[in-house]
Amino acid sequence: MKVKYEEALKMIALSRKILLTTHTRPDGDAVGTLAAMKLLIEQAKLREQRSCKVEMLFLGKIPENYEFLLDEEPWREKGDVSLEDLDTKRLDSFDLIIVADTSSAKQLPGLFDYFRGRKGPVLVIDHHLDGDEFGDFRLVDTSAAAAGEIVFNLSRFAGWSLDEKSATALFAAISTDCGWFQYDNTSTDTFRIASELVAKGVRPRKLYQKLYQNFPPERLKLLAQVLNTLEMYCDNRLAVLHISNEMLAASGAHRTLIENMVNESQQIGSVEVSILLVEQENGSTRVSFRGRGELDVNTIARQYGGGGHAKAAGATVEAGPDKAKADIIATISKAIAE
Ligand SMILES: [Mn+2]
Repeated sequence: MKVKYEEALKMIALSRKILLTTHTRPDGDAVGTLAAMKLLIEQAKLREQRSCKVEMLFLGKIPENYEFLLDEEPWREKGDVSLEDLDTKRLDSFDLIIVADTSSAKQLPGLFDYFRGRKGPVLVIDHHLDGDEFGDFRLVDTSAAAAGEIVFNLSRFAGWSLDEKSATALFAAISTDCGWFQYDNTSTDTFRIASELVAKGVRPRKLYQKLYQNFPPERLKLLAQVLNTLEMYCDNRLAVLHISNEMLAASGAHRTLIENMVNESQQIGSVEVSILLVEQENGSTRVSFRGRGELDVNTIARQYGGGGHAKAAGATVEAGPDKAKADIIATISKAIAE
């Protein structure tokens, strides 16, 4: 069921205790959108003189470069929780749960099972093409570059005023999801919203530094190893990078520092598809896909039980990196040939 802003706002207005949550491996859009929503809802409730408690739940570690967006310590769970691990009593205590930036059951381990039996409402705010149609109310706009764009539009509709802090959180959400306005999802709306956010006090240069130039040395040590794994296929149209557990250990880098490394091979002019395979602790392989040609990488990722967008997608393959790599290279080679 698709809802308009009005219905989403009604649900928020009726609630006195709201939980904001998002997908595993939270990214900039996930963290920025939740941070902005918390500020905006709290401020709106304050103006209306209604008491309301807004909390955030993250499944998985928040990358360090997004930590500055959060004022207080959120409720955190490991990324791979099951329903049994979750404090369902605590979850039940929220009048409303808002899930932002995903409609995928797989990206909500434990929580998705909880939603099936939950009595209270769940509102989904998302911009992804595919997903499981869960949630009592769905605010979905697949033309939005980021969930943060939908929240911006919601705030406009509601008449909520943005300050420097909430505007910065939304700018971080939007800009990270469109690769600092490089990706195809960057629309005239994206630029217009960005401009309005700058008018609210966002300082893009300062924010860029915090988001992209704020890593510990371990990231560069890992990146140096990753670049050395480069393999080219399909007349240099397909670039493959990989990360093993050994490389992670040798560099001392945390897994959250891997974000965006898949983009490195797009510096090569001929590359149409870039993939990065990351060995997981449990022996499976996480694969990130980036495309900039005709090939829709979402279709490829879906063949492996994952998904995303036409130009950026991901999947987890239940096989070691070598087997996963051979299989995916074969699939993409075939798709490129066609
Ligand atoms: Mn997003």
